[in-house]
Amino acid sequence: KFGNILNITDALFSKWDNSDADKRIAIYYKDEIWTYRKLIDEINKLGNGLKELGIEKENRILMIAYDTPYFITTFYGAMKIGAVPVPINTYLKPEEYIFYLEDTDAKVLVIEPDILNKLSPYLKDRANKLKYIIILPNSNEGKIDLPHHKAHLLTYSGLVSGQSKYLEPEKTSPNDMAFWLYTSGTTGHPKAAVHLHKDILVVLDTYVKHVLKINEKDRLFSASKLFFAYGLGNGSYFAFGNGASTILMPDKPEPRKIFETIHKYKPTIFFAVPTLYNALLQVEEWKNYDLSSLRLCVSAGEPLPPIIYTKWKERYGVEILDGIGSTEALHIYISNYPGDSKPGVTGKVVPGYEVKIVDENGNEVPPKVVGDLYVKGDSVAMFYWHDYESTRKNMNGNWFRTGDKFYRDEEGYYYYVGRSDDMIKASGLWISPIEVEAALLTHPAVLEAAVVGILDEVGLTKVIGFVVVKPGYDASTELAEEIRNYLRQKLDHYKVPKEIRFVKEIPKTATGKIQRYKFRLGEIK
Ligand code: 3SK
Repeated sequence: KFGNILNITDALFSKWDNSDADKRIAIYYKDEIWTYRKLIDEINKLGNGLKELGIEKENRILMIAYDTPYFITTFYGAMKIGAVPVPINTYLKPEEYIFYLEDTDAKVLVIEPDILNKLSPYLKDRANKLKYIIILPNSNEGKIDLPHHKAHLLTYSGLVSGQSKYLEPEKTSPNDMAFWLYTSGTTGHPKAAVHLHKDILVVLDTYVKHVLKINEKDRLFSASKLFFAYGLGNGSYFAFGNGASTILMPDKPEPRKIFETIHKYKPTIFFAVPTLYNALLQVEEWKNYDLSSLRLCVSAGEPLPPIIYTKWKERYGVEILDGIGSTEALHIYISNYPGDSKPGVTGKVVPGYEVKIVDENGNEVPPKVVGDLYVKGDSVAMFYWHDYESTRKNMNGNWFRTGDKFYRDEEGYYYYVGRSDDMIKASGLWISPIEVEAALLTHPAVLEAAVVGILDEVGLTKVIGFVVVKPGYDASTELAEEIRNYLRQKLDHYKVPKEIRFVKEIPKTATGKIQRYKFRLGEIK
């Protein structure tokens, strides 16, 4: 279906490399406008610079980069020469980066100067395969502390300066490694999902074509960062595959910054995670910002609580399309559709994917019965790097075990119940934390919530609701009791938390997923 030769960078950009490229806008970034012409030229220069360093097919390039045009040029430039970019989370502790350098055996590290300054002391006698460190342009650069490492230190501008803007793509096969994305499990080390040159085309031909229907006039803005599988699609190849534009914002996605960006750059589609939609709904001066450019909003990472869907639609008249994807599947495979979106429903299977829900014996369950969700589709990663056990456990032939519990109805709508390891069994009955959290969020005092099963002193599972209160509410015993009474009217009695505990924040991954296991382990009480 993809032929014998496919280079994903070439496949995405060669279509737009014509006389219109000078006018067609690829990226809005701060006050810069990058046309497709400029972007294609810069990708080629970067690719030529890497080639001059001796970087070859399948060499890994670890990227610790903010959402800037240089993330894009590095990611696509590396793949154009057949090298393998590996973007990772920019919010980690410096010592954590050593794991990624060593797990990837990266030859090149492309890094923001402020992060390099923090990482530098940890590099001594580590990551011995690393040959080059390339420092990204950054206005907050300041002085760079030289790393305690034998790798050559170069600047990004030094690497590309004088390079040709012409570059023949490496003749990769559709099934060659193109890029890796790490998935942060709740236990053990993160695992790298190895994606191939064809995978991005599969997402463009499934979710993007059938659900979002992106066209050349679209302007996309993703609050979720490019290093995350969700953000990588939303903020880069969804636009580049369709000749559309992306808006890049390097800062932390704080509500006011998000509002300002939408107001200024007028995106047509906005992508975020549920906690950010919730935070946007709490901003008092929301009327100061114009969001009328939006034709669609998208949510993933965690199920979207119905109350957020409803309030957003009431306020802005735009649907938030909830969906579920994974780093392994690369993007979304079950989704709501424009004009057919419902609160509390993950949606229908995206054409091009197959899913099944099975019981503990691997047999498919009938509608309305909860089971483990498996997905099949051509964008699913080939394997996990260096992790034979997890590959064998999760990638069963063509089927990928998602680790999520779901049920479906007779009409083909799918309903998320929870991560398999977050489900609670109390008094012999299964409880979905998602259902209880959604009910908690409808209480006027509740800003955020996480529901967890914790063993009590006699070893029985007790359902506990952890709650962050909205400003102006007093986290008192009376409020806790009032919340429990409120839940009794909304939920079956056995689902009502035995206790409400007030906390300052709900721990989340950089990609917005609630870390319920931190409560279970007693890290937060
Ligand atoms: O978490 C998700 O739902 C998701 C969606 C798209 C791409 C990647 C992920 C993890």
